[in-house]
Amino acid sequence: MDLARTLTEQALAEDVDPLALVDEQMVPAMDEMGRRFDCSEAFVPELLLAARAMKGAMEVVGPPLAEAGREPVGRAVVGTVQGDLHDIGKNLVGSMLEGAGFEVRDLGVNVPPEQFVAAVKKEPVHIVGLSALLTTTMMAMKATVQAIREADPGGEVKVMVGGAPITQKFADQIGADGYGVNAVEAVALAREVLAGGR
Ligand code: B1M
Repeated sequence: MDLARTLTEQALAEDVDPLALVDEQMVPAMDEMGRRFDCSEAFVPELLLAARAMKGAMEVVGPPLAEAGREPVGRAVVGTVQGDLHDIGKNLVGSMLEGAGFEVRDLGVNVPPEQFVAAVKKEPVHIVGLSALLTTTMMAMKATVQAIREADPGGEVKVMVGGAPITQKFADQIGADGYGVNAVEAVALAREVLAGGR
């Protein structure tokens, strides 16, 4: 974690673009860990180490990513759905939304549908972003979208979804307003939603 932090600080000091650092170095490195895990070249302890390194690097790269935005352009709530503890992608989406000027409330991981509902009832929210990394938690995403729809029959709150097993088809099936394949698309989608395009 410390080494990842130091290397990230060095890269930023050398004027490497923070978004390029995330997209071209950090995310591919995590994909490589996934590939190794898939073919039993890496195991859960190695994944945890990689995740800690990513977290350390994100702590360094997050503020410069967020600096790109200034006045809040909208309010978003993000979280990883119930049963799912993966938070790196969700954190990235949150940081990028902040970078795009959104005020972001992060509910964390393993978030039950009722907690998302409580968050949208507590204060006006434009967008709820749901993340799921496990095929087994995709149904929790569906239940969360349903719960938000029931709590907001007028459709004021837009729901966008993402995560490795999620597809546009699945997003349509569960009635989400949008799907982002990555954090950059998630931001473009959030902007579109805010502009009334969805
Ligand atoms: Co897990 N894990 N994991 N894991 N893990 C995967 C997801 C897996 C694909 C690995 C594999 O088998 N190849 C596999 C899932 C298989 C499946 O469901 N079909 C898996 C498994 C099986 C498990 C456990 C069950 C393992 C076990 O215990 N036996 C267990 C489950 C725990 C749980 O959640 N209940 C588990 C645990 C873990 C760790 C804790 C060790 C660790 C997570 C640490 C953490 O997040 N703090 C971990 C990790 C690191 C991974 C991999 C290697 C990397 C995930 C990651 O962070 N990627 C992953 C394999 C892989 O994905 N290559 C794997 C980097 C991140 C930037 O990408 O999250 O995809 P990602 O986010 C992307 C996009 O998906 C998108 O934008 C992001 C940026 O581009 N996106 C959104 C994400 N959310 C979005 C929301 C949006 C829009 C876009 O709108 C709101």
